[in-house]
Amino acid sequence: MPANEMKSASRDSAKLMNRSDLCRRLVEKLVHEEAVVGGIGHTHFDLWASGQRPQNFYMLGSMGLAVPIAFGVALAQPQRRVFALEGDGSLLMQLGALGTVAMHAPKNLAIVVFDNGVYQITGSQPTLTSYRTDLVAMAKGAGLAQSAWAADEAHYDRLVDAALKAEGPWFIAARTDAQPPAGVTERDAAKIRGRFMQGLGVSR
Ligand SMILES: Cc1ncc(C[n+]2csc(CCOP(=O)(O)OP(=O)(O)O)c2C)c(N)n1
Repeated sequence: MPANEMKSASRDSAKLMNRSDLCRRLVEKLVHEEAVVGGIGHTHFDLWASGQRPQNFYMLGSMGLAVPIAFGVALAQPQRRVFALEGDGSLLMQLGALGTVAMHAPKNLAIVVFDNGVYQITGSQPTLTSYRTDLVAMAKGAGLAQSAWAADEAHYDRLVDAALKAEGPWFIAARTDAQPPAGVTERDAAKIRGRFMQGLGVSR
């Protein structure tokens, strides 16, 4: 993609956007049965609310597993584009995954982090990104060269378009506001797993 589109905003200059809106924008672009893994926290709520595609997986219980799960899907199905949507708190709990993704460098994987600076779902306790921690700098340090802060919605759209077309791995970070999610995921883990496996065409 043109270098100016990949150019990252700084965390401080990045516009505060809305996670529900950003989820919807991403899901609306999906026309090739791309897999999307929503992390624990409000991320999977907004993924659910943006349309219950069978290729969506909603992580109900474990922090930081959106990236490892999406990474596994990307390795198992290299023809399919895969997105991991994760919150900052959860990503911080499983940072080593970024280095693992960089090492294997799956071309079909994109990580999108919604950084609201808090563990919103458990009461908005501040995460490290409320202080000095910059997740794009961390991703670059882990070896993910194609990492950027989305400056605003238009830039976010271009970054997602790039992740749908060009070779990854990608790391797209967006600063998000304190609005509640647009819905609540049905809490039936077996159903979620079964539907996802069907969506990926791997059900027995
Ligand atoms: C190991 C572990 N510690 C704590 C929790 C409780 N917990 C669930 S979600 C969450 C916060 C998630 O924060 P973030 O990923 O930033 O998402 P947000 O809620 O801000 O959307 C916490 C602390 C947990 N599920 N697992």
